[in-house]
Amino acid sequence: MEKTIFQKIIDRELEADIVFENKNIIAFKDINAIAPVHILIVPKKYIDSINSLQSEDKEIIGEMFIVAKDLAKELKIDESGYRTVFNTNDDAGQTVYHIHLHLIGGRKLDWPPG
Ligand code: DGP
Repeated sequence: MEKTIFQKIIDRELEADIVFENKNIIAFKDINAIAPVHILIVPKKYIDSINSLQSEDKEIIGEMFIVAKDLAKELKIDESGYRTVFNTNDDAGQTVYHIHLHLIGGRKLDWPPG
């Protein structure tokens, strides 16, 4: 199977502006940032979309949110506010089929999304 862009970033075959990494997770700046803070939090385990989640993935999903809130604090958007989003499949605009949590903030965000 062809590696996803995110797998190539995990394997250091593609450059990215990495802001956090541990044995389970990598987080880097989104190349098409839509806000002053736009980070992608990616599990090193390959899961193509939220539709493929198994009960054994409970911990990794929880850890992704812990990383998100820690980065929000570090980047000083915890008080002003931020959004955490998983896009799933076409209608939601998923373009990379390796799950990732968007952490978006640093400006007022519209709701509902378009
Ligand atoms: P989604 O639409 O939810 O699948 O989000 C995929 C995001 O990935 C999108 O906001 C742009 C970002 N992205 C795509 N290719 C690259 C890349 O090569 N490097 C980085 N840093 N981000 C990328």
